[in-house]
Amino acid sequence: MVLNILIILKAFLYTNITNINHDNILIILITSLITISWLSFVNILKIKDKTKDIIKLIIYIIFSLIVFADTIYFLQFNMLPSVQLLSQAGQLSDVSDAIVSILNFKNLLLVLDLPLVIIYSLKKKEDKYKLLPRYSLIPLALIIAFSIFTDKIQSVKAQELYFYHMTDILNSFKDESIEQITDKDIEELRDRAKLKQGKYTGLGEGKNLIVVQVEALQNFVIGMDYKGEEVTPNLNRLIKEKGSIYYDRYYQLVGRGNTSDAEFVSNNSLHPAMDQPSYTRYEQNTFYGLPKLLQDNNYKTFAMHGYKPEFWNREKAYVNQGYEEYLSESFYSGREQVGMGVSDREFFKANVEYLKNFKEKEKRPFYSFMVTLTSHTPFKMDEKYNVLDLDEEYKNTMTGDYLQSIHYTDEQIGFLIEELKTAGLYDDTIIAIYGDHFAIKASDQNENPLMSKLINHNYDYDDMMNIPLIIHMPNEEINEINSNVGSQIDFYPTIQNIMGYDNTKGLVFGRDLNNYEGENTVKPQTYMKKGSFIKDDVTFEIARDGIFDHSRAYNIKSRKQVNINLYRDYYEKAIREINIGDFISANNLLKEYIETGTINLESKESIVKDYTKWESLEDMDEHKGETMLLDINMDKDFERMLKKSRENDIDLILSGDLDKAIDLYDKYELDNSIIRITDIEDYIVATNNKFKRVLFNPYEKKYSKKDIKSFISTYPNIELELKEKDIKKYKNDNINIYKFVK
Ligand code: GP9
Ligand code: MN
Repeated sequence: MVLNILIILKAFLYTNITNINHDNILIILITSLITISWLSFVNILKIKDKTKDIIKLIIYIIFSLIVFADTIYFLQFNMLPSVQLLSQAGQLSDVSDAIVSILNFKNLLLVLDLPLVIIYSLKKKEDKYKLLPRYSLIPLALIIAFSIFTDKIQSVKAQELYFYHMTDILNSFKDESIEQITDKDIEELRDRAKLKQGKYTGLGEGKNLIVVQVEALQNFVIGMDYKGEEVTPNLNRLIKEKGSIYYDRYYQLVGRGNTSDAEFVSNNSLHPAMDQPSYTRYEQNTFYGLPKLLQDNNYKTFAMHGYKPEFWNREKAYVNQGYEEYLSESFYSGREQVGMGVSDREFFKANVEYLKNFKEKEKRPFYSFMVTLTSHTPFKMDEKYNVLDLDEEYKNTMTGDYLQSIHYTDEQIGFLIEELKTAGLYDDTIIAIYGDHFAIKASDQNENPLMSKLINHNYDYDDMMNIPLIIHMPNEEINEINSNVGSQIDFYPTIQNIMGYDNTKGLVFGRDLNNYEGENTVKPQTYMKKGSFIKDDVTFEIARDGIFDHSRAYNIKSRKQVNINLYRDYYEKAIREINIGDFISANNLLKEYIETGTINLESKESIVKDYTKWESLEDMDEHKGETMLLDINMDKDFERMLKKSRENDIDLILSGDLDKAIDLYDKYELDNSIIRITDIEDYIVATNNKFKRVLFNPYEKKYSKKDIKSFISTYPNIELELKEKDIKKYKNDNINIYKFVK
């Protein structure tokens, strides 16, 4: 009984902490009744009472831990975790500070009872937990039926723990959603990549490029006065200088890989992956991003970041990104450490020395991509660096610490510029500076009031995602504040136009912020769910349950709600564009585009054919012109069968012992026959022995989809034997698929 009550309480707490605002009662009911049903189910098993208690206890512990993990993840990311993220669990310790900062008494309640419950349950004599012993499955069945037959299902699927995780797990086995991508879509993306003459085109040609991606630099600090003191005096000065453009309606666009996704999106102008960090998901893909483009134009390319090289899979992913050299943690060892690693000051100092050295040896320009570290959450630094005079209410708050930390980093950016001048690099270098992502979460109930006070309105998601972008071109007469709406996906085409190099090889999803015509929108997928967007005057946030009618839209200036129905079109377009991006990246189609200049969409379709099993000679007359599978281990007169198959123009699939098949091949010149293998290793043997067509059945040895995909993309002339349910997974692999029909 006690456990049952605790379960209901925890289900309630979960909906309460994570702010579920539609169908709460139904969700609490489903979560608790399903969990209670497990316990009751244990009760009807015919096992010892003690064993029952232990099993129930384990179920309860697992339930509590899952609810807890989901809640914490939700508080951090404003969405529930995907099962695919388990592969990233190793990186948890590195962000443990961020997690600790989320913990409070309320969410710890989800696990605090565990020690007590364990002691209580081990001590108690008789079973006190019985509830609904026999009829346990009836409420469960009712709930499921109710949910399936009402339109509540989408809301429940998106928010209720069991439904969410089941749907997520099922989806992880499914292939990427296949968007109806057309030649016209490809044309449009190709067009965005082209160099078009316009404002500032080519001002950076031949110059060095330094891009500084600043950890957690939000836009609200720019130009801000805190008690008469500028928070970012150096950035403010840079913005006012000749040669600078400041983009104040610029937004983050990261997926699950935070800093690294900001790098990925900015340098490639592609949408981030959502099931894993992009550098992991697309590690092997071919790209034509900013480093590659500049490399093709005689630039040397560097990535510089003072953290562990394996973090976010950078070390492996950078190879295909096009960085020729990667300076990571060990390069900065022995230098001053602040927060997560090398201090920004020492980082910039070492980088400028290194670049100066490079220029002394080589004449060609460089592209240096620098990713800073010091202003990482939780923004703790040695007391001597906390120089801003904070009001009492901001002291020892995350917001207060952030102001200190970003003030420090701003000073180091000033230092970087001075160092570049001293090294004689400044005049010949374009500098771009932007934030990787937010510092303070809008959903943080402690910090939100502090943030709202700083920005003079209720701190919301669009404020949180707003980051600055500053591009500085020394010695140019220009100075501009550009308020076109854009996000990190627009960085590459924007800087490309300034650098003046035509991108004839790749495709980009972003736009040149200095020259685009028409309307641009920001299409986030994290913090605000896919389908949400920010446009010039409006932010639209799709409801957490994914239902359009539950969504909200508000005017950016007045902060007042506006009618969501005006924005369905934008919402649909946002989803479509992201799906096209996912389709291209998930299938590594940029590779084909870069190599051939086009993506042949038609050729992606696999051909599905049937085959039948050959039982008797007479069968053949009924299956003229078809494909039949022949078991060569059966002791039949092969010669007669072969003759008959040739008369009937039948393609033969030879199944059975490989050596025997090879003997038969030698004896009868089975040029047109297909050899069926169930072991990938047999492929080489079969093709070395002249078989030209190989039919691979992946089921017997239980190959994973990943193995199969890599096998068919590596070797030629493979055909796949698949069960009906798996065919769609290979629909776009341009392969012959056989399925057995009786
Ligand atoms: C470490 C740093 C982590 O390499 O990039 O930043 P995060 O992704 O946690 O913001
Ligand atoms: Mn970061």
